[in-house]
Amino acid sequence: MSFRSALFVSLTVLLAGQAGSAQPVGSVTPHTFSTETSLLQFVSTTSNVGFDRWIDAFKARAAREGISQTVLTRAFSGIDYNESVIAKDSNQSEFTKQIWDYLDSAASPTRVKNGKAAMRKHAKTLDDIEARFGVDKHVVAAVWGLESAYGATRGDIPIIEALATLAYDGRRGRFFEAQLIAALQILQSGDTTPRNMTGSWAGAMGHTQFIPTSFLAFAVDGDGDGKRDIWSDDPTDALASTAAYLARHGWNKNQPWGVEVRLPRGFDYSSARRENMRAPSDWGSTGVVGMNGQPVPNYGAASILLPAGAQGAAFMIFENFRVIERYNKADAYVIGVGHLSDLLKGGDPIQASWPRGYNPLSFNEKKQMQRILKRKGFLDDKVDGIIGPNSINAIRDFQRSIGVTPDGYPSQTLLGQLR
Ligand SMILES: [Ca+2]
Repeated sequence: MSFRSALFVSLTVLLAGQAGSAQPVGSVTPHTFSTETSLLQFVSTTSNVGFDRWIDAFKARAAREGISQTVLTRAFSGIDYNESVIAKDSNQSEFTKQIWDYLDSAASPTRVKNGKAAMRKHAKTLDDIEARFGVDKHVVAAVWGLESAYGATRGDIPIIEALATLAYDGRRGRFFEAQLIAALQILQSGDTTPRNMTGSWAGAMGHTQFIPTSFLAFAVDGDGDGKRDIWSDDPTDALASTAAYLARHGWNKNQPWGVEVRLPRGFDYSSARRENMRAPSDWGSTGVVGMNGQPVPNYGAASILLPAGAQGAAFMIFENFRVIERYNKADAYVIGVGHLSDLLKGGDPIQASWPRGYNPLSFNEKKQMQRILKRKGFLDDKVDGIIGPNSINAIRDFQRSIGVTPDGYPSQTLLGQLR
């Protein structure tokens, strides 16, 4: 996934139940098809002929990448152009969901209850993984809970067929062809069989939804049977692979992902920037304290994250936040994993109340906001409807200029003030 606004996140993939895959597969913009049946039939027939021709050419390319004829023959036996994969790819519409709505689902009572049950059932496995990789087992379990509801929704689409269809389809064809080659390398390594290699339509596989290239780079054999089997009902290899992935990206076992904090009256909102990393004691000297009123322990350098601006919860986040981001860059996802892990551990729910009922800016309203900020001389950047750091800083400068709290939050109130 490319850049995500710190304030809003596009959670299409998450909402579709696919969650983010390790090494995210990227956001997708819809394209349109004619709804005329006759045309669709024509397209379908044409696609199949073209698809078969494409597979022949692809096989030659795969062979040059070292994939054996035996693997190619087995992998592509019975493979058809999969219309449903293209339909899913096409129907994905980007929309925004508020952080509180996302967290309601990500850390719902059901997901917490099922997570505690799954952790009890696999207690020894998770303890072993925590000891071996030095990654908090609650965080591993939380990733599992968000990626596949603890293994319940691993995806049953044949991966070679899905990736071949997406590679042939052309849009992001290069990305999916690379994934297809990686999937064939996995088959060639003997970790699984074409029949067992299933997953979500965009290529994310198993309990914790690894895409093939991530599998090749990070998957491990957790139970020591010589195969890295992230697809089986037994989650051991998948959970070990997730721990390995987080460990390789620098997980610090002596540090939380983040903690909810209380901000002092008169807090300098412009200091709540990701790059402004300070020791918890430094934050404490400005009056930022934990929800118990005590300074946050010195876990390491931290920044302040305000996922809903001045209203709603504030978090002090540490380097481990960035490690979880390697799974999926959306702030809501990372907070979702972190918060779910806290609840699995018996920690407290988020205490601040969110500005529920808030009416977010549409894409066009965001562009309109940027245009006005630009016209008023606050923004020197392109008008693209994406609220990045420059837009947030421009909003803050504007807010300061009219004497309101400079939280950098692109609300309807702000748009009204600009107009
Ligand atoms: Ca294994």
